[in-house]
Amino acid sequence: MTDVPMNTTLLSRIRKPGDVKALSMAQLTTLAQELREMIITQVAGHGGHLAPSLGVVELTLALFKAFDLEEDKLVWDVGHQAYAHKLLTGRVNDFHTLRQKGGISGFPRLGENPYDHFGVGHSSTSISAALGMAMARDLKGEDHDVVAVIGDGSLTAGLAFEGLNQAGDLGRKMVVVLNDNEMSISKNVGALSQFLSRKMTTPFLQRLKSDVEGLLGTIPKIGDDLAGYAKRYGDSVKSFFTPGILFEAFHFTYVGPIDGHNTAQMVKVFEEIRNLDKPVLVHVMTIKGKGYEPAESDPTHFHGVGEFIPETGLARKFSGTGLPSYTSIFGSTLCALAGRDETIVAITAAMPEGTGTECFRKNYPERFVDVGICEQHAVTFAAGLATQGYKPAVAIYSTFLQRAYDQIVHDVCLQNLNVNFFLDRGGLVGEDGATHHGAFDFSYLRHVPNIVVMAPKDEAELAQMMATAFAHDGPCAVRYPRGTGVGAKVSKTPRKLAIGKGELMRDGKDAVIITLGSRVYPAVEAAMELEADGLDVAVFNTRFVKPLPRKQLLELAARFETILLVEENALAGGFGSAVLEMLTEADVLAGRKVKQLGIPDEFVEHGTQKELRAMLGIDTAGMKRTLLGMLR
Ligand SMILES: Cc1ncc(C[n+]2csc(CCOP(=O)(O)OP(=O)(O)O)c2C)c(N)n1
Repeated sequence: MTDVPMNTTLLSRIRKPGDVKALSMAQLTTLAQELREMIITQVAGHGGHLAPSLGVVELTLALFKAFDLEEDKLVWDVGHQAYAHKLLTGRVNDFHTLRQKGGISGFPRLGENPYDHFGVGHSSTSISAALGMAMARDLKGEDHDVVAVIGDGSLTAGLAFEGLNQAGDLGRKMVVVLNDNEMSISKNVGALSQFLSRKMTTPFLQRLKSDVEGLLGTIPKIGDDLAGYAKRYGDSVKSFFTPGILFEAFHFTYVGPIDGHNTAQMVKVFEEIRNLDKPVLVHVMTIKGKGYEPAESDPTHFHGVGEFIPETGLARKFSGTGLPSYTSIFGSTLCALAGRDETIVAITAAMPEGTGTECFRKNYPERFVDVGICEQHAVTFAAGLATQGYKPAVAIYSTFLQRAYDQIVHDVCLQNLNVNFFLDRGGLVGEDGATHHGAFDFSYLRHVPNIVVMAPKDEAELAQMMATAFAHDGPCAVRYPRGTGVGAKVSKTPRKLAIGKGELMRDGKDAVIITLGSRVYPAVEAAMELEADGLDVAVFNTRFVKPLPRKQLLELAARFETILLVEENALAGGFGSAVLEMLTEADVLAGRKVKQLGIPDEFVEHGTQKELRAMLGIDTAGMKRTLLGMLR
């Protein structure tokens, strides 16, 4: 384990925001350097969100210097950029535990620290949350500031605009800092992004201003008045052509764009706007990965990164299995299927690399869409495509698809449209923790009429399920885990599966484990290891959560007295409860011993996937333990 250097001078003396406030500008420059070193050392040793955090070091310092964070509330959007915030709020000594089991979280979270005012991990929540805090402040008769910091990527979400819209209408005192680095994880997309990034040079603006004034002056009578108006409000011409016009339409006072690496300038601006009793938006331009060359030149790779050698930025060690990830199998299979079916369209919500759709983008750019961080829009947009005979593949991580629940129900399933959902990161994701686990997808999908829900046991089955989904007329969802499979050979022309039919992985006579997805092979291993205890355990892979393989499950319930149901999903409303509902309704459980393993009714914290699966008893050892308890 690489330890974070503790000999840092200024940083080791910072315990709370007030300590930063007391520093001079020169000291803040030194502190920025120390923060960067510590963040790079920590992430190099254990992985994490590097480029976003490096990009806001000066911005964080300026906020801590200009505002009074003992009273004022600072709300980070997504929270993946808050490492400097963590280090400046008394967590220097815990920083080496970042994202590890029992250690501090990779995101701000309520309860971890008094200066984390809002828990986060999903994007675009900061403006709404900050507005709620501003209203609460006013109701309580307090007068502190509330500051939301949101990235240009996160600003693409409808939720952010819902917040802006309300904030402008209410007119309450609050500050929104737009951290504009022109990047989401990949290059930011959309008309808004193009609008924000229009480069306005001073000579260009001056020429524009005098041209407009000249033009207005040539219009007789009214023209003179208009020209006078334009002169009096000289800035209005400028604001007409800069991002200010957008935010001013939302009744925000717009300031910017300003250099997000010039601490002194930012402090000055923040100190001035603190006195305004209305919503203000400060547009700050930053460089993602600032101060670390490898991250500046490849901010997408260093957005969230594994262990690397700090001197070079190269991956430190090969920690994987050498097998391709589920993500890459999904990506290559999607490309192969799309080569044979021109109606397949790929949709990602700001995550072409993360979802494996990069290859589709390269091969079929006209059928590829990155909608930005807009999961709700992605689903309804896909529904629209499906009404016209296309087969959209909506590739969104399980946790982020939670945002689009109503769109899945109302726009897709209710109309029985041919939209296919591919949910990467189904189950426990590991170090990103509670905000990112795909713990609920079986539950939030399986009760919606018309949808087919499946989970593959390995890479080959993933490809088969994809083929099944595209061949099926109606909505389908395939959820698969983070990481690699078992090395199963993937066919270039995967066969379709029979919908609602499972497979007996192994027969037995003492008990049966009924499971699917990532838990199938650990269940087979458990059964093999139990042979040493003289137990003969069957394993059944249902493949489908919906429709369940009813006939096969009834046969198993008739044959086995001991039944263990295992899933990597919330037990509440998940796979096991679906099986139990069916078996109870069929009245076949009399005299049967049944147990369920899965995610209990609580949020699971961060840790490695291995640690978390062991903690919940859904790994091989846990299944063995439970079965031994049931059978003895
Ligand atoms: C609802 C939701 N969808 C997707 C993500 C994954 N995600 C994390 S950060 C990020 C990009 C954010 O871009 P921006 O707000 O500009 O911040 P930057 O990383 O550029 O600092 C994305 C897409 C998320 N956290 N939440």
